[in-house]
Amino acid sequence: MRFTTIVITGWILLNGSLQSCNSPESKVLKPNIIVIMADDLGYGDLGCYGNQEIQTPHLDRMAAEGIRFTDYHSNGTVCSPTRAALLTGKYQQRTGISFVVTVAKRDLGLSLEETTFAESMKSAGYITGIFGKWHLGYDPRFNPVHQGFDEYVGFLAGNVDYHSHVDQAGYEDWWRGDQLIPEEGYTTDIITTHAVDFIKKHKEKNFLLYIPHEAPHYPYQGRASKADRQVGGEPGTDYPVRGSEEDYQAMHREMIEVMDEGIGNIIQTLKELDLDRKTLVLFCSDNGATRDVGSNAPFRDSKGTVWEGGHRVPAIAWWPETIKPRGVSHETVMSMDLFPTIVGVAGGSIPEDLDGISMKNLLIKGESLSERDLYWQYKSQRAIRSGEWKLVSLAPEEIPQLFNLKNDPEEAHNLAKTNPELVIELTQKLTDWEKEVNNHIKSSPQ
Ligand SMILES: [Ca+2]
Repeated sequence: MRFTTIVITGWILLNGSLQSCNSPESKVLKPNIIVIMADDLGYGDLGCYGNQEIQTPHLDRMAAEGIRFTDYHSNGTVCSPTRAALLTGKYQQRTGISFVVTVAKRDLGLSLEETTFAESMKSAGYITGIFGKWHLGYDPRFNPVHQGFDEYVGFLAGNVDYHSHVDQAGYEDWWRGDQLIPEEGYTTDIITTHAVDFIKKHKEKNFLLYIPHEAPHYPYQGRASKADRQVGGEPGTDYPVRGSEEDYQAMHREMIEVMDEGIGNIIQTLKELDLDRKTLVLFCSDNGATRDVGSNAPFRDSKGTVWEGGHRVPAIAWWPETIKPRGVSHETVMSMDLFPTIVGVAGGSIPEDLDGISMKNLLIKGESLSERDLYWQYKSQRAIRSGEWKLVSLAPEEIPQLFNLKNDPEEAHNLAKTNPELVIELTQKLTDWEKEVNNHIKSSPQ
């Protein structure tokens, strides 16, 4: 018995030393993972992306200590589609969630047949938690606790009143697991509190923490704003859907700054518990800023469009001692890449049918990703990115437009006429892709 014990211990030591000596990847074998996603945060809304008005010192510091992405894209141009892609690692069209799940579609949600990154991380031995916005199904049967998350506190709708937590249609919407349990407080602060508690509670274990913030999505409300929405109220009659504050811009700024403060609390908690070097934190947005408020500078247009302003958004990766500081990555990445990245970093099993690819070696070793074409589709709008080229088709009956993003990131100069062969090639690829992903749509998500 003693011999066996020695051998096993020796193997573990040897294996451990091999990992740390031969692998330049990381000294941490199973890091904690935290994914923080802002809602409707535009490319130009953070200090580290050039914003002069909004103060985001904590995200700016994370960018300075880690990697800031200049070519990260949300899969969707609106909320639910991006979340479906993020959770499944696939083009959202394959899951049937290519549209916004509204309160009128209460019988729809992300199919339980889909494998989420939370389920893969659970299989890899992680405790999983989500605090914040779900937006992948209203019915309790679609609740995150049925999609691989051990713990959930938050709201199911696209947005809630930041104080009363009533959704846009007048329904109470604050959940603990699949139970409707009201809680007092400003949404962003409650989300942060639960996230910090989760980290403290599970500090001895490996955890996956997904924090989909509501900020800075409307209603535009700060900490001192009054609650506008009441249960049973009629939107537009009993309350303005975007909130009663007149200065949207000031509220928007505060909403981002409160989120940044909360992210600072999370980073501070990791440091106090000596978990910072053992935790990969990924930050991103779910789509571009709206036309109401926010900045997608320097990109064209906004949320809900396949122009760059609709889907090129901020993204930051932070992991002290494993990710080198002051990195700026120009690699083209998408929401669906996070699933294989985090499961790969955690040493879990990555499903074979994903569209996303792992950024693990990009984050840790600075390696480039393999070349690939990327696609967007929302309602009648479609786009394909192929290297430095982007083809935009706003409607089937319209002639597609072609842009060279390297020379023209603002998509201001349509080069379709001078590159007719490329237009035909990319249009064909787009048509083939659309046909392929729509073949997978389930007739009735459940
Ligand atoms: Ca959104």
